[in-house]
Amino acid sequence: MKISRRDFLKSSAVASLALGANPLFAKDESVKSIPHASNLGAFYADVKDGKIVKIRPQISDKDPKFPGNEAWIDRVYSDTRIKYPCVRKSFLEGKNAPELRGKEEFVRVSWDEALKLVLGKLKSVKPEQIYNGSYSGWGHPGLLHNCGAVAGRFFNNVIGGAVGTDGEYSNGAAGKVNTTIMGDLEVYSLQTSHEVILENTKVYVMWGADLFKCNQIDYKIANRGDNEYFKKYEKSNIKFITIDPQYTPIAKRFKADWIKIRPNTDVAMMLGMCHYLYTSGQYDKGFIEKYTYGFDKFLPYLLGKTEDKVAKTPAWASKISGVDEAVIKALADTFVKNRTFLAGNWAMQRAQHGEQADWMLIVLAAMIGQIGLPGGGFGFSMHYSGGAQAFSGATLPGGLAQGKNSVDINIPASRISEAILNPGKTIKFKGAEMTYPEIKVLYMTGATLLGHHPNTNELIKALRTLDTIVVHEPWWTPMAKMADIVLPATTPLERDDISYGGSYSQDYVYAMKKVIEPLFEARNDYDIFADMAKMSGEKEYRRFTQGKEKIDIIKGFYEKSDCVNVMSFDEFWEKGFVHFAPPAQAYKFVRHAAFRADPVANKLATETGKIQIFSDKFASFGLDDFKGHPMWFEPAEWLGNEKETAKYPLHVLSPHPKLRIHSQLDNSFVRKAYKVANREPVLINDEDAKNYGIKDGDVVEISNDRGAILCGAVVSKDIMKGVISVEEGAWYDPENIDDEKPRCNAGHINILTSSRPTSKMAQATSVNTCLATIKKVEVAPYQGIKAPKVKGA
Ligand SMILES: Nc1nc2c(c(=O)[nH]1)N[C@H]1C(S)=C(S)[C@@H](COP(=O)(O)OP(=O)(O)OC[C@H]3O[C@@H](n4cnc5c(=O)[nH]c(N)nc54)[C@H](O)[C@@H]3O)O[C@H]1N2
Ligand SMILES: Nc1nc2c(c(=O)[nH]1)N[C@H]1C(S)=C(S)[C@@H](COP(=O)(O)OP(=O)(O)OC[C@H]3O[C@@H](n4cnc5c(=O)[nH]c(N)nc54)[C@H](O)[C@@H]3O)O[C@H]1N2
Ligand SMILES: [Mo]
Repeated sequence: MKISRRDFLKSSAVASLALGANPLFAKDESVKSIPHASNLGAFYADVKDGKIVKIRPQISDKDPKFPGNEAWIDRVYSDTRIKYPCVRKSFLEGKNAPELRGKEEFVRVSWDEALKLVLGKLKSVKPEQIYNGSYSGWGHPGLLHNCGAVAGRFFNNVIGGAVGTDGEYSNGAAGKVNTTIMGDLEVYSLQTSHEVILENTKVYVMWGADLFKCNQIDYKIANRGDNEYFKKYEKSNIKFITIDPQYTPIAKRFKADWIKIRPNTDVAMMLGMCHYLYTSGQYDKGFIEKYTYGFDKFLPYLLGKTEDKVAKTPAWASKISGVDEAVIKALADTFVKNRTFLAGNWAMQRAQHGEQADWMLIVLAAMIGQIGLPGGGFGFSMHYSGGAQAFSGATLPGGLAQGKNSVDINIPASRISEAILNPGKTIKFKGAEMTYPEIKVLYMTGATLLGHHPNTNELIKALRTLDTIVVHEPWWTPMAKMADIVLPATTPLERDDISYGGSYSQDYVYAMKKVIEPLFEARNDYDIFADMAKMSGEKEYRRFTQGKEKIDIIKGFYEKSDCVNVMSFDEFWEKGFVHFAPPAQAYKFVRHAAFRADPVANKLATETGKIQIFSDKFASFGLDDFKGHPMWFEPAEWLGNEKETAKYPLHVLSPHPKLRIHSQLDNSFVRKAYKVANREPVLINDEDAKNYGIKDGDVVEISNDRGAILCGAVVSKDIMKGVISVEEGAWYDPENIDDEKPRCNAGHINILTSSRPTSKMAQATSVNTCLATIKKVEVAPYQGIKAPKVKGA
C-alpha cells in the first residue's frame, strides 16, 4: 500500500476535523476504531476487513499535523517488512564467513530452526562475550514490549546476563558531568513551565535548542502540547535569541536574532562572556558566594593567570567562535540586565570535549545569578519530550522488570567498534579504568547500531569480525541486512501494550491495543524471548514469564497505578486513555526555586551541596582532557584548524531529523516531503554553494578520510558559511558493496562522523566534531533502499 504526499495532506486535514468527534462511533458499521499510541502520538486506527484504512488522532494530540502517525499504515504494509525468520547463507551452512556479512543472500528458515540456532549460539559462549546492543528505548515506548526491557529480562533471567552500554548517545558527555555539578542530570528533569516563561522571561536564548523540531515526538507518547504554547510565545514580548550554526524554523517563527557561531566553540564564547561580566563588575557576586563552590579556583583560568597565560576575553572568544567581540559583550549586558532564560541543547555536548558545554553554561548562568528565579537561569530539556509542560504528579503504570545482570561490564556508548576490535584493551573511563571484554555475539532488538553509531566503515569492519549477529526487526533495515540471523518482529500495531505521555507531563495513560493480527510470520519480541526461555527449560520459562499472560502483565501495571481510581481496566481498554489533569500549581513550576529559597535545607546532591564551579573529585581524576573546572579545549576537527580545513573545509553537523525518529520512517511516504533526488538532503549555505558550483537539487558527494556519501543539495541562507548539515538516520545503502569503503547512495551521515570519544572522562560520542569536503557529481538515479531477496521465501 502506497500513500502519496497529496493523499496524506488530504487525510490529515480530515483527521484534524474529526478530532472532536467520538471516535468510537465510526459511521461505517464495518469499520472498527481501535485506540493505539506511539512516540509519534496517540490515535485511533480504523480497521476494515482486518486492514488498517485510516489513522485518526486522539484528543490528547494537540497538533496532529505531524505526518508520522499517518505513516503507520505505510510502515505496517511496507515492502521492506521482514516476512520470515532468515539466516545468512554461509552461516546456515556452518561456514560462517563473517566477511560476507551484508553481501550475501538470506535463506528462509522455520521459527523453530531459527530460535534453536540463536539459543545454541548464545549458550556456546560466556555471557560476558555477548553484547546486548538493545540500546536506547526508541524501538518501542510500550511498557511491556519495550525492546530493551524484554531483551534485558531475557538475558538476565535465561542466559546469565550480557555486556551492556554505559551512557548513551543523547547525553553521553553531559550525563557524566551534570550530576556532579548540579546533583542532578538536568537533561531529563522537569523544566520551568511554559506559563512561568511567558509571564516572566524577557530574553529567551535558544542556545542550540531546537524547541519545535525536537518536541514533535516523545520518548513515550507525544502530545505536541508545546505547539500551543509556541503560538503564545510568538505573540509575547519575549526577545528571542538563537545561538546556532543554523537558523532553525522555530527561530525564524520567533523572529529571533541569529548569532552564527562556529560549531564546537560555544564554551569559548561563554568564557568570553564570563570574563566580561567579571571585569565589568556586572556578575552576581552574592549568588556566586551563596550558591556555588570553587569560583576562586576557576577565576585564575578565566583571567589568564594559570599556565596557559591566556585571558579568556571577549576578543579571545571572538577569534575562536567567529562571533563579534562587540556582540559577545552586548549579549552579556543583555542577559545580566534582563530576566534571561538560557535553553541549552544536547548537540553541543555531542562533540569532542562535550563535557565542558553544559558545565560552562551553568557557570555563565550562575554569574548572571538568575538560577531559581521565575523565567531565569538555565534549562537543558526545553526542547525534549515536552520538558516545560505541567506535571500531573500521578502514579503511573510501571514497566517490565529486567532482573539483575550478573555481567558487570558496560561499554561506553561511543566505544563499541573499538571494543569489538580490541578485546582486552584498557581505557580510562569516569576517573577509573575499564577493560574491553572479548565480544563474540552481538544481539540487537529495537535499536540500530548501523544507524546510530559513528564511523560506519569502522563499525562494519568490526561487525565482520564477530562470530554471530542476531537482529529482531520489523523491517529490513541496514542493521538487519548485516545480521546472520534475522527474526521478524511485529510492529507495535500487531500487539497489545500500555504506555503514558508526555514523558514530563505524565498526564495521559494510553491503551495501545492490537489493531491487526501480525503480518506474515512476524512475532512479538516478548514471545520470541519467551519461546527461547521455554526451550531453555521450565525454570527459565517461569523466570521470564513469571507465570503470567501478557494481558495480565499489562493489567498488573494498570492496577498498581492511579488509573484504577479513575476507571476500571476494562473501561480504559475500551476507551483508550485515562487523563490526569495537572494541578494548578504545576503550571507555576520554577526549576531550582527550592534551592534558591533555602540552599541549606534544599542543598544540591553535590560534593559541597552547592553548584560545583570546581569539583575536587573531577580534579582528582588527573586527566589531560578533563579538569576540575570547565575549560576551552580545541577540538581535533573544527573550522579553526587550518591544517585540517585545507583538506576538509566544511564542518558537518548531523542534527536529529524533522520528520523521522532517527532512522524510523525512512521507509515511509514521509520521505517524499524531504528527500532530494531520493537521497538525504544536505543543507549548504548559498555562498558556499556558489563557490563549489552547486545548485539547489544537485546530487553532491560529501567525503572525508572516513568515507563518502551522496546527498541532494538544499541551498539556503539558513545555515552559516562553512557549515553543512545532514540529518542523522538515512538508511545506509552502499553503492558498490565490494569497495573497502563503499560510497553510500542514500546519504547516511555516520559514514563521515568520527568515533573519537569526547574525552577520557565520559568517553561519549562526538559526532558533531566532523570536517568534510563537498562536490557536485553526476550519478545514476537512485530508487531508495529495497528489501533483499530471500531464498525459499
Ligand atoms: N550522526 C549522528 N548520529 C546519531 C545522533 C546524532 O545526533 N548524529 N544521535 C544519536 C542519538 S541521541 C540516538 S538516541 C541514537 C538513536 O539510535 P536508535 O535508537 O538506534 O534509532 P532508531 O532509528 O530509532 O532505531 C530503532 C530501531 O528499532 C526498530 N524497531 C521499532 N519497533 C520495533 C519493535 O517493536 N521491535 C524491534 N525488534 N525493533 C523495532 C526500528 O525499526 C529501528 O530500526 O542515534 C544516535 N546517532
Ligand atoms: N523530530 C525529532 N525530534 C527528536 C528526535 C528525532 O529523531 N526527531 N530525537 C530525540 C532525541 S533521541 C534526542 S537525543 C534529541 C536531540 O536533541 P539535540 O541534540 O539538542 O538536537 P539536534 O537536532 O542534534 O541539534 C539541535 C541544534 O543544535 C545545533 N548545533 C549543532 N552543533 C552546535 C554547536 O556546536 N553549537 C550550537 N550552539 N549549536 C549547535 C544544530 O544546528 C541544531 O539546530 O531530540 C529528540 N527529538
Ligand atoms: Mo537521543
